[in-house]
Amino acid sequence: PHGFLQDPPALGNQLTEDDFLVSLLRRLVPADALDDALPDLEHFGWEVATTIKQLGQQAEREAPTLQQYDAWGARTDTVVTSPAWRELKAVSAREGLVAAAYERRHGVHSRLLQVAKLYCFGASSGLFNCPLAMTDGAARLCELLLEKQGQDAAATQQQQELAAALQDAFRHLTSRDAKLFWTSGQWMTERGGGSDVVGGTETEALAEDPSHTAPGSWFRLHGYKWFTSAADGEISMALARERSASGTANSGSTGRGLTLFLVPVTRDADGRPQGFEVVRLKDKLGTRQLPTAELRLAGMRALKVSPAGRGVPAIAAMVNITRLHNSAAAASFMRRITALAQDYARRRAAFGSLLIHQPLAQRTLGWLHLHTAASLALTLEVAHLQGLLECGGASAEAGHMLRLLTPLAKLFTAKEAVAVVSEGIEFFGGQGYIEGTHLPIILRDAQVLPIWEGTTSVLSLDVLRVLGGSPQAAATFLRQCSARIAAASKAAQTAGGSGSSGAQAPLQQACMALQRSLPGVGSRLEAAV
Ligand code: MFK
Ligand code: FAD
Repeated sequence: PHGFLQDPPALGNQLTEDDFLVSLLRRLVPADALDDALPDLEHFGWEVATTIKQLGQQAEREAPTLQQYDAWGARTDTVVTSPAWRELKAVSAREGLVAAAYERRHGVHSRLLQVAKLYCFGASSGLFNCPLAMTDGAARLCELLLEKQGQDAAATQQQQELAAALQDAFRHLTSRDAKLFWTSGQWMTERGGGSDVVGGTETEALAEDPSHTAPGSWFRLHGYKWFTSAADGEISMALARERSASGTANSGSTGRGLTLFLVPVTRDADGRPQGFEVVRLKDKLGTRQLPTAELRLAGMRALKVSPAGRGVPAIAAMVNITRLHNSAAAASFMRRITALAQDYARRRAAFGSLLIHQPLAQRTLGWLHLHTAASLALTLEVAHLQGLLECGGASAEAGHMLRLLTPLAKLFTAKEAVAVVSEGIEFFGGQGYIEGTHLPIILRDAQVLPIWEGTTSVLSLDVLRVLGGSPQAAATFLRQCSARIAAASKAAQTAGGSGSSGAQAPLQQACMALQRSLPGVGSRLEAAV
């Protein structure tokens, strides 16, 4: 064709081109551990910009479908996924995207380095980071439950069966062998409510043998799970209300509460689901790569994992990990649109010069970078604390901060992702709206981040509960905020003095605004505490 043809934006190595990520890693990880981890991250940084990105795009083109019946009319409820989706599962296993957090090759820094890798993966992953989030959460849950159970010589048969099932699940969830690697679902939300999961849950659990109801006993689940992503997973963690054989909900402390179950998702030799039906796959605004199903549980076998009525606090260990993954995914989407916009600014001209040379475009790029950097820094901070906790190196203060920052980071980064990706899309003008550029998918997928794993309002209330319940957490949080903002402000001023770039002016302004408002916030919080 004659006439002008625009160079498309290009994506480089997602580790080496991300100066801010590298600088954060240098600050948070000791040199020997980082030197050991960097070659793998650098290799992966290139893979996610090339082959893995292509798999992710193919997974969206070939969205999952549900084949409910075979040619003879028998119900099979087969979730048909793209070969690319299945390859992304194999890649995830081989790259140790879950395993690395549990192998602990880099001690307390293992979790942080794993999250850094997930951040590189997210925007290329074709949403496979969603099943990974739940798989990681389930692995952490198994690990914690096994630690709690310990080596009890006097363990009952149920306790032994539970330990064996948890060990088996943990081995598969953290495997680097694609043939052994399992993914896990997280079955919480029902039609009556996903935020108030206790109030909204209708699913009931009936003991197979009424004389065996302790953790480690087998139950049958009956109910309807309204949103189950990773419908192709091998196991799931599910909440249900225990009901006694006489038909009444268990009394006392279990009356209102839910119980947590480990559910093997099994099919017979003909592929027919055992004890459940896939009613339909959801038709969604985004996350189209991801098979999110409605499931009818019709006597599905499930192993009781938590004490009766203690399902929510038990599943909290899983949810806290999936929330950390959500923050990594948010930062990843922001970084992707920012990296592409930065590259495009060097290729696209308007009014006689490249966008990169135009002050207002520089300002937008600076804004995108600043917001991305803030979300990444917060996410890695949470990952750092989580790593300390997992390796037994967390002080009480670090524990408080982790409990507080996990929901805070999730709600903040998710909201930021929608705003940043939207602004980033606009940077491409009309092309940002065109499907073949693979830009619109980022906005569609980012929009789910504030909704699942606890909406912004629900997590805000969670943060308030933590602050209200722990004056230490509030005080520590404030002290650390003040110190860091002061340090950031000083750094921004120094940088501003040595010649300003697009990113520094908004950074300085942000620091000044925070410094002005913090004393007010602080005194109000202190008064509340
Ligand atoms: C791409 C990356 C991301 C991929 C995402 C994966 C796909 C998406 C999958 C999903 O969306 S799964 C569904 C997620 N659903 C939620 O996150 C539910 C949102 N709602 C809440 O979080 C509510 O706050 C909650 C259900 C917890 C409220 O229930 P309750 O029973 O009113 O809880 P309450 O009284 O606040 O807490 C009960 C106990 O749990 C307390 O302990 P105690 O009983 O010992 O006092 C709490 O301290 C404890 N708890 C609650 N949340 C906790 C926690 N403990 C630690 N961490 C937490 N986050
Ligand atoms: P509701 O709880 O009905 O909330 C409706 C509105 O009320 C929200 O805006 C909420 O913020 C607000 N609200 C609720 N309580 C309060 C309050 N106290 N104060 C102020 N406002 C409040 N769930 C799973 O269990 N497993 C999955 O695998 C899964 N995958 C999902 C995949 C996708 C693509 C999506 C979109 C959702 C998925 N979910 C999954 C469900 C998700 O976790 C829930 O949708 C979410 O937790 C909200 O629950 P809800 O939809 O019932 O909304």
